[in-house]
Amino acid sequence: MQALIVIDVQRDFCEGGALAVPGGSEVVAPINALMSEAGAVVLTQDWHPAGHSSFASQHEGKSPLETVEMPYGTQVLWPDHCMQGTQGAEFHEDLDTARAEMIVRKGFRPGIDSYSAFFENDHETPTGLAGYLRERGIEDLTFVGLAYDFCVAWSALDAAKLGFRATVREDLCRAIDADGSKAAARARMQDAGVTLAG
Ligand code: VGL
Ligand code: ZN
Repeated sequence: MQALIVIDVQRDFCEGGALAVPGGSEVVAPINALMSEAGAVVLTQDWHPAGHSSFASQHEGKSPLETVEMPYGTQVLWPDHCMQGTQGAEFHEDLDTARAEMIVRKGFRPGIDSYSAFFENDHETPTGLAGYLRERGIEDLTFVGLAYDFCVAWSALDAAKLGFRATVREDLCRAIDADGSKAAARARMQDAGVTLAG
């Protein structure tokens, strides 16, 4: 069985949002259209507490896109975004959320970020999504959404590592592309056996 995994199509990642990804809202209508062909639809929702450790505002002298060393590795810093219960954390108003059978929230632990739909950024704390998909007999995953070079890529890489068949529809993603991150993510996914389509 196949599932469409829609990554972080939230207001803060679209035009006018706190961490706007260029062209972010362009993917909404074609993602809605693809939902009708999917065996199952899963949405992820970036869901940070105020004062999250991935926010540059929590690190004196640091600006967004600079990095810090965390116990689990290097962390890119971001503007405050997708704070729990705020408008910015809501899904894009045109996303067809009614089709979702599962919504995975991530990034809710104050001290660790979570780009991937499967693991937090330590690569070992699970979100529970792999178990959910396996229990449902879903083996084939198509990834779309925001941002291509962070949450989409990390999710697809983990999916491949976990033994799922992973496809990224590049036409239904948009990238932040900080410091070559788009090309780097693409190369990592190709090496890992993720199918790049669209
Ligand atoms: C994301 C940076 C911070 C993403 C989430 O959805 O790609 N990027 N939080
Ligand atoms: Zn985030």
